[in-house]
Amino acid sequence: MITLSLTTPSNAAGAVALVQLHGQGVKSLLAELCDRQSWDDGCVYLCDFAGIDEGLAVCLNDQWAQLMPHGGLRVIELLTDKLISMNCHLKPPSNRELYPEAASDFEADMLATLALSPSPAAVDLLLAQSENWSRDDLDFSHIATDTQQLDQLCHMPSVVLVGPANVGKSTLTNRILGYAASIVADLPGTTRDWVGGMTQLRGVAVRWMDTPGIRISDDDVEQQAIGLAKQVIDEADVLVYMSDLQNGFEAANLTNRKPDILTLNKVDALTDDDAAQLPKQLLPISSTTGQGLGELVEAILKQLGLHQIDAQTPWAFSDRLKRIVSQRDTVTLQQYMQ
Ligand SMILES: Nc1nc2c(ncn2[C@@H]2O[C@H](COP(=O)(O)OP(=O)(O)OP(=O)(O)O)[C@@H](O)[C@H]2O)c(=O)[nH]1
Ligand SMILES: [Mg+2]
Repeated sequence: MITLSLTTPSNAAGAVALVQLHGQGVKSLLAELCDRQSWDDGCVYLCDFAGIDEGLAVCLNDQWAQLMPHGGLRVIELLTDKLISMNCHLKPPSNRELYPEAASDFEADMLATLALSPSPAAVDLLLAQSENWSRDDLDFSHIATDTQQLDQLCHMPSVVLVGPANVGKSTLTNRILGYAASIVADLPGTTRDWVGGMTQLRGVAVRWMDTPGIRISDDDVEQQAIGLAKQVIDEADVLVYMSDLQNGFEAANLTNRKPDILTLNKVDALTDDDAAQLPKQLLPISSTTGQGLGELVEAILKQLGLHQIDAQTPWAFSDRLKRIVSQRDTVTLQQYMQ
């Protein structure tokens, strides 16, 4: 049986597609498809694929060939049908097929994870994994607790900013995102819908979201927008509550979720003595001067469990590694890494 997998493009048109063929008899299949008898390993030939398209073909060894036709959807459809009619079996590509340069299944899964990771912090960590998992003193019980937090490096956690109207949420959002994503005005109720963007907090990619100020009003549109924001709030990985000197923290009770971090904004208007009197559970910040924002970033990363990412931490970044950890299966780990 020869398996056929399309690695590029995935269900979309592209300049060139890559069709991988694996299995016994790959060379005779190519001989029939391309009407060419001799196939030297590693040599690239310009071929006619059964009158469907012209493209490049290469046999990497007796069981592995790659075809590179044009990537138009119709060409791919016709070629796939033709290969299926020649007894090929269509299956999604494995990471090993997607990353032929990988020396092991472990390395192929690592490269696939790397391609999906939006966080720069994930890069060094993933590249160090081969060494981390080869260590003699590997402690499985320690890995089990660490791994979920590190998975957030691939899935972009959400940080949602809530609080009363006019406290400075949009001002902070624009500063953190580095562009004017949200309208700022000295007018309560300015933000009418939640606004989000991607940003990095010390190398960790997060989705940052600004929400309409929470307040009771008889404006129907505003209440609907607050209602919509509640869903974003409920699903937040980190909920940051902001207030200022005019507003208290009572509105925190209006959300279903308890905030993870309480910030007091506009402390640039306070004297140092007044600032020193603030309750310890409040993080004093200023969205306009940037005061306290470093501490806020650290508090968010701490809440995510990503404030201290040691490159030497083994990370169970694939389902297979997670199974290996849960079963404490060192034999399978060795096979996976070979
Ligand atoms: N002094 C001072 N003023 C600030 C600070 N942050 C925001 N402001 C001002 O506060 C006002 C409201 O800012 P916004 O960012 O629009 O507030 P908001 O919380 O998004 O308001 P809504 O969208 O109505 O909920 C604007 O005039 C800002 O310039 C700060 O750190 N210090
Ligand atoms: Mg706003």
